[in-house]
Amino acid sequence: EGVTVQEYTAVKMKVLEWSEKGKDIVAGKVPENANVYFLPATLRPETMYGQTCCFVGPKLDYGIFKVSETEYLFCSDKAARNMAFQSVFPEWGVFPKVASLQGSDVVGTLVNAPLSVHKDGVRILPMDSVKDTKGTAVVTCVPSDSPDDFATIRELAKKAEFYGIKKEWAELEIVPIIETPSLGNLAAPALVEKMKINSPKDVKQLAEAKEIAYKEGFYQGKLIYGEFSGKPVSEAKLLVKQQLIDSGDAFNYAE
Ligand code: A2H
Repeated sequence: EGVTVQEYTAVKMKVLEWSEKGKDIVAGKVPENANVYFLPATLRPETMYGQTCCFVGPKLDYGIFKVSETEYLFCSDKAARNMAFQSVFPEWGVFPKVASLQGSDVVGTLVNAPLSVHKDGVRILPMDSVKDTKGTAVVTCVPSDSPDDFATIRELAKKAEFYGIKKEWAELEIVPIIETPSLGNLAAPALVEKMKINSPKDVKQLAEAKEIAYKEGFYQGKLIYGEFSGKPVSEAKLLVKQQLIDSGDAFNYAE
């Protein structure tokens, strides 16, 4: 793995309403008055205005971990272990697991997405390419700026029945949040169209699109939504991150 450290922002997406299976599994394990947070790890905190859903790997294993009587976290075991050495849990090195679940169990769960234009919450949806070796194995979906996210929600909307979801869960409005000189204000959809990417299985082109979108956004992009509208992405990134941390909606997570 080498010596570089990846600095993620872990965003706290509070559960508003569990999926049927999720509800059965947490019953008796999490107190009814406690909050459970899905915990996506992102490198693009400045894009959180554009969240339209949140992904889990349907076949991956997850846990719910207790922080306090009123606060629980949903993520991979590996991430919880790392967090136990980053002062996320009260006792150093300890990450109390109260429930084990599979990603597929929680598909359909409604969660709050901090800063998102979608104030009524967004759904947990399946994404096959989520790796359990990286981040928290939870990925928040920003289809305006992530080609992977855009390709996935398009696929989910196309084959909603096959994926066992409601089509409208994958069709929340995509709002422009970053303007770039060469890709316009919806960089990911523009690249997916330009490169004729048809599905999330076009991994090679998606990797290339991701690279282009990331560079263009970071070096040339400026925010066109929210409190820091007008600021370059390179500057807004830290401002939005700090705001999320100050409001208690996120924390730093390194691995
Ligand atoms: B990013 P790196 Cl708008 N499996 O957040 C697959 N992908 C994962 C993951 C996992 N276990 N954990 C995190 N990620 C995604 C936003 C975003 C992201 C945008 C544009 C690009 C982008 C919204 N999704 O990432 O391999 C998360 O998606 C492109 C680099 O650790 C996270 O940031 O460098 C990013 O990949 C972490 O990637």
